[in-house]
Parts: sequence; structure tokens; C-alpha cells
Amino acid sequence: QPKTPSKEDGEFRDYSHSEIARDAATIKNSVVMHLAATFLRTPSNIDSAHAYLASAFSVRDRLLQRWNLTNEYHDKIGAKRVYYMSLEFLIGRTFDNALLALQLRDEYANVLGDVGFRLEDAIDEERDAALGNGGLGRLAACYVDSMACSNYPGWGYGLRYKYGMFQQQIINGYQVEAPDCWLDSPNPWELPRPDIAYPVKFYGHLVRDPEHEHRYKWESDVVYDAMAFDVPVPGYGTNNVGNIRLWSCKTNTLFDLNKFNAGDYQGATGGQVAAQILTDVLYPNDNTNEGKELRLRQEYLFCSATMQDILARFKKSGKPLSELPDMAAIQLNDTHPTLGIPEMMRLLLDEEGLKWDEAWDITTRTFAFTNHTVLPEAMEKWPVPMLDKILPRHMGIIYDINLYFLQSVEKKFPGDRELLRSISVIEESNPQQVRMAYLACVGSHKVNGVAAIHSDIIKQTIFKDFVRVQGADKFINKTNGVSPRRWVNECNPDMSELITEVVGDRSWVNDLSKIKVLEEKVDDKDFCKRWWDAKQKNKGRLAEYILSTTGIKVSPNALFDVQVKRIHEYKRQLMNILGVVYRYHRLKQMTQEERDKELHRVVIFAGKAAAGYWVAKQVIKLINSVAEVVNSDEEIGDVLKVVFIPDYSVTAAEYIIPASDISQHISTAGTEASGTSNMKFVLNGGIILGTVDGANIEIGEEIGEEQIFFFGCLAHEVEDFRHYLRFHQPKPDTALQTAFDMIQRNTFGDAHIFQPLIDAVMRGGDVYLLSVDFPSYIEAHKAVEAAYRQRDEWVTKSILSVSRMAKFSSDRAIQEYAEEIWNAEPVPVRGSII
Ligand code: GP0
Repeated sequence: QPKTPSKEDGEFRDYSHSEIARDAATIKNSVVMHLAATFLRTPSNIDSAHAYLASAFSVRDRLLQRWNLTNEYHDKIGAKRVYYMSLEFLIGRTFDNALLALQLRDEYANVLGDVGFRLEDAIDEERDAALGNGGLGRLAACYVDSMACSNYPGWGYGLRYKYGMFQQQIINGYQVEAPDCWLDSPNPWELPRPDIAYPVKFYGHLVRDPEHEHRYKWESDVVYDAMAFDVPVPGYGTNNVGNIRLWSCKTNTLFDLNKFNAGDYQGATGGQVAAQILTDVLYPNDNTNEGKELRLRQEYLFCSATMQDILARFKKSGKPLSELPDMAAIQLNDTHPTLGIPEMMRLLLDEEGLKWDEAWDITTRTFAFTNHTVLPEAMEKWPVPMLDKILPRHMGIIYDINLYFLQSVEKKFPGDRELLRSISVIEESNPQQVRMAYLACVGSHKVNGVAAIHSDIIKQTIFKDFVRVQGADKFINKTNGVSPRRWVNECNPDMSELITEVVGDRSWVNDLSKIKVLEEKVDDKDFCKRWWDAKQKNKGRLAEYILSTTGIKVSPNALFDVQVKRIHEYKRQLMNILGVVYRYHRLKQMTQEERDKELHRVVIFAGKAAAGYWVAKQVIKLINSVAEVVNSDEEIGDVLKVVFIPDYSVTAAEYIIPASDISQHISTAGTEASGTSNMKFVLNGGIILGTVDGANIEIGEEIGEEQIFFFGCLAHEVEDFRHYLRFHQPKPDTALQTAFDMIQRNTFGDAHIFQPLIDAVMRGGDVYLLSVDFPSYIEAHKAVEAAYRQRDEWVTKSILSVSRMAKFSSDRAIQEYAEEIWNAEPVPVRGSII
């Protein structure tokens, strides 16, 4: 009997002998080889695009080799794997990230220098992988990064959209969407796996197995193949490389040769077109649910391929299915992948022949679910008739899941009809709807929110009844985090140098608790000056970026006031721009002498609006209209500039965030689940102006309330204000009234365009409480200004804040998930590679 290898087994521990050499000659050879053999070029005949591609492919060789060793090792020792299922991974660029992780940045810079290129220019050739909308997708990317860096055997699962997040152009002040053709140039950061593909069925009918109560045969002619693409995730300072497995619809077999031969060319490719569309585009909605049938099919393709893949990998271990929960943990990133639950049930019942109770036990012990929002418009619900048509077997399974669940509720709370109605997975509307958040909750052993306040709110609102029925222990908090690799070390090199100097080495990049020692430097005048200078340099870099993207000249000596995030009414970019309008009005009332004494300020916006979100698009138009008037007002000059940076992206964020003095996170209290850019801004030495909402609260707790500018009403007050405003006209204070008046006097062009925005406040019940929070918002801005004028104290705030941000590393978040939800352990691949 060969014994099962264990973690301690030396035999499998040391992979260092396999590593590609790291000397300059080897690196150069590999780059030149890729130039020739992958791109048909020689060093004397290239541009920076090929300089980038050849070096990227050479880096990819190293990543793929480590990818292989990591997975072989994890298979051999039978490590429990974690699967992070997400319809979105907002990865951004990979080249620089990989060079830093492999600790080969200088080496590649030298090799590129030898052939006449700057590393920075090569880095700039890479297009973002923008397979996500905003916070939720970027969180998924930070989490796979942390899993790799902390050596957890974790994989992301997602879809390989041919068109990612749309490109935003600003034309005449309006957002115009263009497709994101990110795969037009070769993508070094994925490996096609044509051998890894699964059939996914749609429609059809069911044949019941007369012998077994819960076993059906699902017969269908509509079968698509989902094929895997693997995206290696570099682990910083470790041999481990993680993976994101993305599915793409494979269509070759759907080509109809008979139709082609008969001259019906459209018919010949019709099946391919129908299949391909499933993985063609990312739905551009953030915090809203459109309920489109194509999206449902997209979600199912994703869930089915992923479940089949996870089961196939597990079955290779030869263990009985009852041990799946010991070998795999599946995390649902919001409700979008919830069909994984009934799909797992289908596979266990119909394909594996398990009994219901066994299958359900395995499923619920494997799945866990993260909720990311409480906004009602974001809640996924699918009409029963639609589900029944597309996925008849799953509809049946969902009915049974609900039946058994409601029976257990009835047993615990006999005769409570109202409870059964409110807790049911099926909403009794016309038509009936499947509530996906409830299904995810029933099918999971743990449910978590993404910041302390948010996790409390979901226990009191959407999951209130579930807390009663299933117990409070099931509902926990996992405050979000961000990757210190990308969001400090990579995007802010100067500040990172300062931190490294104080810590003594770069170990803080993988252990953020080490930055605590920065606190000792707040009284070091020289250090404070260098800290300030680093920020100024970042502001200079952003000023160049602004000039090149908008043509607007801004001075790095002004205060940089930043709000960058998806455009959404609850995030209140409207309040920000109305504040700007009021400021402009005040400046216009002043004499030139008075104006000269004012603090100079650049107000920076960026963010995309969902293509179908009209109000959000009008807000973009208003910002650009105000910008145009203010920026060309010679009286105002540099005292106030307003900038809308087009096409916000991960890469744009890497320029913008390190350059902010203050950033705004001003959602109506109780509406922003967590926010994650708030963490990035503070980690980069910026100060927050924000509401008492989401992770702002915990940031304030960690860094001290003197370091953060809070304003506005509290979450528990919101309901009363909203109730009042349903029956009473808002009473805008003079500042808000002044801003409205100015717009209505056509100061920023035809006021008709903007009237609906004013009406939403004045006639639409002011759902987001602008009229309530505006006075304290204006006061908070004054406090920020006074503080910024005290430069020494400002720098102290900045350094203190950064030093106290360790909690907001995604490494901390991942460790909590691993210990409290996944029951998974780090499994480092040993060796002396680094
Ligand atoms: C939440 F429901 N989020 C959703 C959604 O559809 N898209 C999305 O990006 C965000 C939240 O709005 C958040 O507050 C949160 O921190 C993030 O998910 C990750 O948890 C924005 O940062």
C-alpha cells in the first residue's frame, strides 16, 4: 500500500529544483525567444507593444510553471480547496503586479533597457482585464490575490467575457458607451484549456425515474460547451500561484455544415451566435438587477460548468461524496452564482444517485454566501415561469428545497402563516418569483455581510426571519479588505519606499500589521516633509494624467478633493456637485482680494453609470456642465477647478487614489454596504470626508475620529426622515437653495436638462436625504479646509491614519473567512525559490 503523502512529506515539499533560473542572461534569452517565436520579431524591429508582450509572455512562463507545481502539490497532499464564485473579477493590469510578486522588476527593467525600452512604457501597453463593475468585482480580485499570497489553496471561478466593462467616452458632457474589446490584442495572462470543457443544458423536459423519488432525467437538445481559461494569480513573496478559472462558450461543434453546404450561411452559424452571446458581455449593472433572461442563462452556464469541474476534481481523490465538504468550500459572491446550489443538488441526485437528505447535507455544508447590498433594486428575483422554461429541473429542485425548508419552519413555529409567507423562497406575486437571496441563505451554512454596520442591518431587515428560524450564529460579519500589494506597494512607490525604510524591509506588504511603527515618525520633521513630498509627487503625476485625458490644467498645489466610484443616486455625487455649485457661487460673490485668500481646490470626479440608468447619466452631464463653466471662468482661475476623468478603471484608480488629499464617501447612512476605495484612500495617506456608513465607521474606529471628517444623519434616523419627506416638501437650507437657483438660472446651460435632478429632491421625496445632510456636508468641508491649512497637523493625521490601517488588508479578511467559514489552511509550496 503506497502511503498517502502528507504535508510533512519532504518528497513533495521542495520544488526549487524546477525553477527557471533568475539571472539576467536567462531572462533576456527568454524575452528574445518570445519576440522571435511568439511574435515573429527581432530586438531591432519592435515597438513598446511588443516589448511589453514578449516580456509578459516570458513572465507568464514562470507563473504557469509555479501554477502547475502549486496545484500538483495541493492535489498530492489532498489540501482542502476554496472556490470563490463570482460573476465579476475586476483584475486590471497584471504585468507590474507579477514582476513585483516574483521580485524580478529590476531585472526586467534592465533587459528592456538593453533593447531600448523603458519598463514604465511597456507596463502602459497593457489593457485592463475589466471583468467587473465596481466594488464587488474588485473585491473578488483582491481576495484571490490574498489567497495566493497567504498560500491558501483558493481558486476564483468566473466568466471570460469577450467584452468587459464598457469604455466610457464623454461627448458634449454626456456619457457614451463603447465596447471594451480587450481581447483584440494577445492576452498573456490566460491559458486556454480546450481539454477542460463541460456540456451545459438548457430548456428541454424531464423524465422521472420510477424507482427513485428525487431522481430525474433531463432531456434537452440545447447543449452548450463551456471551456476553461486559466488566469494565474501571482503570489507575492511565495512560490504559490493562485488561479482564476474563467468559462467561455465553445461553439465550434455548433457550426451547421449541412446548412452551409445548402448555401444557408446565416443558418449555418446561427447556433454558434446563440451560444457565444452567453459569454460575450459583462452586464454593466452595479447595485441594480435588470432581470434579463440572457443574464439568467449566463449565470447558469457559469454555475453548471463550475459545479461539474469542482465535482470532477473531487472525484479524482477517490473519496466518497460525503467528504466533499471536507475537501471543498464554495463561497458565493452575492446571489449571482446562487444557481450553484440547485445545480450541485441536481448533480448529486440525478447524476450521482444520492438520496435527497444526503445531497442536501453535503450541499449546505459546502456553500456559504456573502451579501453585498441592502438596496431593494439590487435584489435578484427570477420569475418562476422563466426559470421553469429555461431550467425545468432546477425549478423543481428549488420547489423541493423550499418545501422541506418551510416544513421545518412550520415545525418550529406551528401555525404562523405570516412567517411562512415572508420567509418563503418563492414570493407569491403574480407571476411568482424566486428570491435568490433567500435561496442562497437556505442553501448555505454561513451568511455574511461586508462591514459591521451592514452585517447588523441585514440581520434586522432582509434576513430578520431567518435569524429567528435558523439562529443568529449563522449570520456573521466579514469586513472587506484590500490588497496592500496593488493598492500601496504597486500604485504608490514613493510612499512604499518610506514605509519600507521605517519597517526595515518590505515584509509589511504581506503583513500589514507591521506598518504600526510608522506612528513613531509623526514627530520626525524630515520624515514628515518626505511624506508630504511623496503625496505632492503623486499629485503631479495625476495632474499630468488629467491633462492628457481631459485637457484641463490643474495645479498640484491645490487641495485634491476626490470622489471616484460608480455613479449611483445613493452614493450622492449629486450632493457633491451641488456643493461645488454653492462654492462657486460664494467665490463669485467675493472680491478678488478675498478670493486670493481662499484655499485652492481641484474637485475630481470619475465613474461609470450603468448604460440604462438615466438619472445617473444626467448627473455626469451636470458635473461636466459645471466643470466647463467654472474652469473657463477667468475670475476663478486656480481657486476652483472641476474635473471629470473619463473611463474610470482599476488602472485610473492606481493614478488617482495615491494623489488624493481628501476623498468623499458620502452615501446616505445605511446604504453603502462597505465601500472599499475608502480603505485604499486612507492607506495612501488621504483623509476621508464621509458619512457614518459602511466601513467608514470601522476606519474611524481604527485610526481615531480626529483623523476622519464625519457628517450627516445616522442610519437609524434615515427611516424617520424618509417617512417625513414622503408627506412633506423638503426645506432646503440657503446653501442648497442657492445651488438650485444657480442651476435654474441657466448658469450651466439649459436648466431643463437638470430639472429632473432637482425634482428628485424637491418632489420625489428626497429618498437619499440630500436636503437633510447638505448643511452638515458644507460644514464638514469647512472643517477640512481649516485642517488642510495646518500642514504639520495634516501630515500627522495622514501618517497616523496609515499606521493604523492594518485591519483593512484583504489578508486579514481572507484569514477570517478561512478560519470561520471555510475551515481551510494555508498550504505553502516549499522551496528556496525566493
Ligand atoms: C454591491 F450589490 N456592490 C452590490 C453590487 O451589485 N455591486 C457592488 O459593487 C459593492 C457595494 O456597493 C460596496 O459597498 C461593497 O463594499 C462592495 O460591493 C464589496 O463588498 C461598494 O464598495
